Amino acid sequence: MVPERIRNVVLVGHGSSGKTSLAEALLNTAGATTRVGRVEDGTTVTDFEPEETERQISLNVAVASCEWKGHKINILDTPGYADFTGDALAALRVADMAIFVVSGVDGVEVQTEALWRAAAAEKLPRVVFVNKLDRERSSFQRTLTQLSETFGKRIAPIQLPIGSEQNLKGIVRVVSNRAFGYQGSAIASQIDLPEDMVDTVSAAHTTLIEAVVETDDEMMERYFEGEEPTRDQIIASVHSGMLKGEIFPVLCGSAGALIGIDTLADFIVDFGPNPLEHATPPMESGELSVSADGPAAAFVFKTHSDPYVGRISLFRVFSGSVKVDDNLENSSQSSNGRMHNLFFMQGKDHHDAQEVVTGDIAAVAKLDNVLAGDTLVTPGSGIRVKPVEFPNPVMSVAIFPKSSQDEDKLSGALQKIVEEDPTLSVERRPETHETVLSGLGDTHLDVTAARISRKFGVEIDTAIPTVPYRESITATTNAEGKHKKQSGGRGQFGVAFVKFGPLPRGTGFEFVNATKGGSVPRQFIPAVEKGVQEALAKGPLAGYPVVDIQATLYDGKYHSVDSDEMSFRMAGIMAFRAASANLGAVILEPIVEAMIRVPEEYMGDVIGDINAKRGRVLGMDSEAHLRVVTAEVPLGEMQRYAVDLRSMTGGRGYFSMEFRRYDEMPHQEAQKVIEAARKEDS
Ligand SMILES: Nc1nc2c(ncn2[C@@H]2O[C@H](COP(=O)(O)OP(=O)(O)OP(=O)(O)O)[C@@H](O)[C@H]2O)c(=O)[nH]1
Ligand SMILES: [Mg+2]
Repeated sequence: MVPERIRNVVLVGHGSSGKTSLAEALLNTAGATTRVGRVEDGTTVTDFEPEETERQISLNVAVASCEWKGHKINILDTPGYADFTGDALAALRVADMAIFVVSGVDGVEVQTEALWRAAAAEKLPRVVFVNKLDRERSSFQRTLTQLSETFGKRIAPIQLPIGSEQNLKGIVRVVSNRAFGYQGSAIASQIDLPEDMVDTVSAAHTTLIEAVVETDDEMMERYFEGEEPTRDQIIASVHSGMLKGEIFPVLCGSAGALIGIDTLADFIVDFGPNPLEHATPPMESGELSVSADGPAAAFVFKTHSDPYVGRISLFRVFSGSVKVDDNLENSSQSSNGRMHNLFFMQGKDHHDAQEVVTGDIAAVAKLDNVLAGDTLVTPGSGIRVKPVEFPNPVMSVAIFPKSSQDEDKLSGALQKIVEEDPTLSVERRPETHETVLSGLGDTHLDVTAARISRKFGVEIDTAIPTVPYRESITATTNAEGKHKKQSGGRGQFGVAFVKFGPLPRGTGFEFVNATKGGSVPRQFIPAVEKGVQEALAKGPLAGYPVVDIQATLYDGKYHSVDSDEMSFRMAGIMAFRAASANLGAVILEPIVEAMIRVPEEYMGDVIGDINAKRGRVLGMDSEAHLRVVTAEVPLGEMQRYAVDLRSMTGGRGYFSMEFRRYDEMPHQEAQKVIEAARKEDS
């Protein structure tokens, strides 16, 4: 297949808008499958992971292809659920056109808008497929109006539905003004344009033609002389308008009823950009020009482990070609690998590939140190594509193996699972003895737990993580730390006079040596510092590490025989213990800055809830149809915010958060933390 005849389309949109069903419909209509699978039955090509079929939602990007009129269409089906948006973002990078699947019942939804912005950032041509028009309460016109309100007047219908709801019958192609009907076949045949549609179709046609002639003075002139642009001219003009982001064609139909699917495939082939028209991806290093010859450069957008084949890396070739047994350099990890096992994917099935040309999407097995975001290149070319940027985790759980014998197995499993999903992170917190897994929401974390158990045979329990509180001090005090031990033989002796005082937030710990005249021998001074630090690891109030504190060693005593490092380390510890009651110790809590995006009507609830969580609203803004609230809130109140926000907004809000700083906790709240620590100790 030559690059010019490849079409890479990514199906994106809000959860449940019908992306997987549309992929299924396209594959079937193009003859790549013999029967149409159903999401409900777990029989689709692109939802195949057990966690997907069980929940009936897509969790991973999946690739399948079909042939249509001499072209190869690679379909990337992505998850719509916000928790799994990482894969949708990765897929946007490797497609040449994004098809936004919008439900004709529910219209533009939160994820539609979020992914629209992401596609714009990738400079990706965008089209909309208004789906589910066979459903009750669906409306093409209402959805179209909403699309124009949201995405502007570049929204241009290029196909219109004939009939509605259960009477949806066919599609009108606006370019040619021709009507097509479906009678028990997914391939349309031409029918008469219904009388009552003549005006609508003519208006849409005129709008489209006027948009087209506006791009070319000569065409414009001839148009005013009564000559319409030809079909080829219209296609060329829409095509280049799409590449420039100046026109967003709208198509429509029903994935469920197989209406408007063949016309969508025609559109992809006729209007869709080919891979050589793709803009140069953002580069980390080197120079890449998207071209069929030149050095090979393939971008890995997803990896996952297969129990039989090992690691599978999905990639798109941006330049040159990748052949079986090629030795390529992973320019992101500075390692090399041989492309032994090259294949094309059809959902979970593999078909051996000999060569993957520019623009094509394929996979390679058993390259163990390849991660999503890496670039595989002709050795020495220095080409490295920028990895995709993912949202930060917003929810964390502490995880434990159900059986303590599985500790090691779990840590191995976690490492693998985090490698495969760049929106997950894992952290061991020694102070709380917890392993904390963070991701994009509760469903993300639940699914991850299910995968760990299925793939690695480790059953796990989860809990809300212990908040990593800190302690600090508010007063300055001097203290004597004395360590003296006499029990036959050589004794131990060391005395340290230390002044403790508060430092500004975020400073941590500072040790100052202000001794004079060798009151503490030089070689023992680090031992005092070490001792103080050891003591600070467990604060006096609730056992949390003490931060933002200065310790000044200003005097001491020693014994020429009995003093040693250990004695002075102990003296350091004793000094802090002696001081601790007089330091005005306080509890610090982590504060996060949250950015919350919700439709206007939820603003009141969201702000009320932030206040109830001891938060502070920093600002309010608008972004398309959403309001954006920025607030600082204690982390302790935000650990289940993904769940709270969903129930407050019926899933129509989303948020991100980032650690900002530690703040002193109000007395009453601090008391609760201290109480809890006492209970734990006793
Ligand atoms: N009546 C009707 N139902 C549809 C149509 N398209 C999808 N559905 C149903 O809508 C539900 C969601 O469809 P999916 O294809 O899983 O939607 P999706 O966009 O892939 O969802 P996520 O992967 O979770 O984001 C399923 O029950 C489908 O059967 C359609 O055109 N008509
Ligand atoms: Mg899906």
